[in-house]
Amino acid sequence: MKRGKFIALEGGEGAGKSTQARLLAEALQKIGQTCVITREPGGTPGAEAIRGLLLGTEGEGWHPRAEALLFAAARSDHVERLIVPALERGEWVICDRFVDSSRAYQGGGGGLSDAEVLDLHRIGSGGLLPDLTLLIEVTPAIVAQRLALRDGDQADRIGGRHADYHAAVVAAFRRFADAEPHRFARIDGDGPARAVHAAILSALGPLLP
Ligand code: Z5A
Repeated sequence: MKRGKFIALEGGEGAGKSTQARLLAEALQKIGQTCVITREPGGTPGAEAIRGLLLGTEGEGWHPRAEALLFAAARSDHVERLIVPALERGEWVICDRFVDSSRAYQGGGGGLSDAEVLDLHRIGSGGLLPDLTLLIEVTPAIVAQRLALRDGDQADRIGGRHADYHAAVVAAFRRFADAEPHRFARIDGDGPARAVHAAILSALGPLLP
């Protein structure tokens, strides 16, 4: 059985990852590919429970190292129970965020070193990396408009952090993509959803059957 392809979508909050994950899954299904859409933190019952601990706004929140460990624990369960089995069945896995989010948020924004985040990933998830990571980049003013329309003034624990934190996250993603151009495709996310989808299909070209 040919192993499936593992695609991650990354970017700041409101970049359009979930919208693009759905459009990509529809496009793959139309050409006869079986695919699983999933998300992080989450994707399995255990990881969804950890998501509630991480993003809920009750209580004082987590120390940065505890937060990084919780993301790595959720990912470990997700990789072991959902992602690897689906890839081994030959399916596509489309994942809304993966380890580069931990590198950008707990590393770039949260103060852990990149090596520490990658160590946690090696221990928890065998260092698994996507076949391609689509980094969706959107101008901050456009993101702010989209989030205001969608969420009003509601934010989760991480989304509600200061603008400087989110700017550091976006800068970290850009650095990762520049450092590993073979692993990332940078996608301009400013335009209409269908135009962004077309750019994603073109970036995926070499992986498509
Ligand atoms: N986090 C972390 O710190 N460390 C980690 O390791 C991981 C995650 C894995 C998860 O939040 C939080 O956890 C996240 C990072 C942190 N916090 N922050 N910031 P989440 O899963 O609840 O949310 P998110 O991942 O940040 O995504 P999101 O806010 O749901 O946005 P999105 O999926 O990128 O965008 P969307 O839902 O597709 O689109 C947002 C809105 O814009 C929506 O109303 C769409 O209809 C609209 N939209 C989308 N595309 C377009 C275009 N092209 N034009 C116009 N309007 C559009």
